[in-house]
Amino acid sequence: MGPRSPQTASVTPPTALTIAGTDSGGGAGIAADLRSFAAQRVHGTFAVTVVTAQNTTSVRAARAMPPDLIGDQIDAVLDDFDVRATKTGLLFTVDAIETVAERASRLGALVVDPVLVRGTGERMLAIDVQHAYERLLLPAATVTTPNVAEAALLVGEPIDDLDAARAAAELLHRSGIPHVVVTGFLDGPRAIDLYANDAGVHELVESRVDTVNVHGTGCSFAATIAARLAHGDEPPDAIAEAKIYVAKAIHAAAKWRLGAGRGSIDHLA
Ligand code: PXL
Repeated sequence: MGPRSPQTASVTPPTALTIAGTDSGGGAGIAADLRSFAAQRVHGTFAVTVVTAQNTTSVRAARAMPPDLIGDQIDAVLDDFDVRATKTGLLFTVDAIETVAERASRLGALVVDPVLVRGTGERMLAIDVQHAYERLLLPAATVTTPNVAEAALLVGEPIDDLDAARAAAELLHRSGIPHVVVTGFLDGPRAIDLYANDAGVHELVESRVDTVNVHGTGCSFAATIAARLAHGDEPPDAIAEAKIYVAKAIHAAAKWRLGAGRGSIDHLA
């Protein structure tokens, strides 16, 4: 924890907001975000964009919330809490993206995790959703955290090697997003994130863990960045801290058996 983290329970924690989907298996989406916020001693508030019926092996159903109900949830939070940072996850529809973008100036530091592809790499959402991200939400972001497959869609080029991942991070930064982290480039025993900001492109390297339990890692990374920003950390520190935190959480849960498929990470490690 950084020097600005409250050290005792009597100090009011800062508030962060996640605008994202639910995962009935408790691994990804809002459940992962709230556990990540709690691990950083941040009060977590949330707006549900889509309800999914899923477990560790598959997504069985997904239904979007009406945009006015998404907006009402966000407004109820913003009208009462001092929201210092917001993370967006699965927004699912153009309407949802518009609803969030209309409120962007009130959300504090905005971390956009542009959920566009499934873990398997295939496109999950229609192209008009991607365009709404590009037109409405990414221009308002302080930080964005596309995985390699999402970054490839956003720059319109395949990412087959580390140089291409680096170039994608740089291009997205030059398009006007102050802090861009292209996550999850796997290079043999290393898991590398490419972080682009005004100072250049940096490699954030961790050793790769042999485990299937990586469900919710992208959500947790972005949520932890938002939590650190809510504490007042500078973005480079928030990003570095989140990378270390998620790596530790993956290591700690590597041998867990939660369900038959891709299990959760250990947010309390
Ligand atoms: O990791 C992307 C993601 C985001 N949000 C929800 C999800 C998933 C992946 O399964 O279920 C709710």
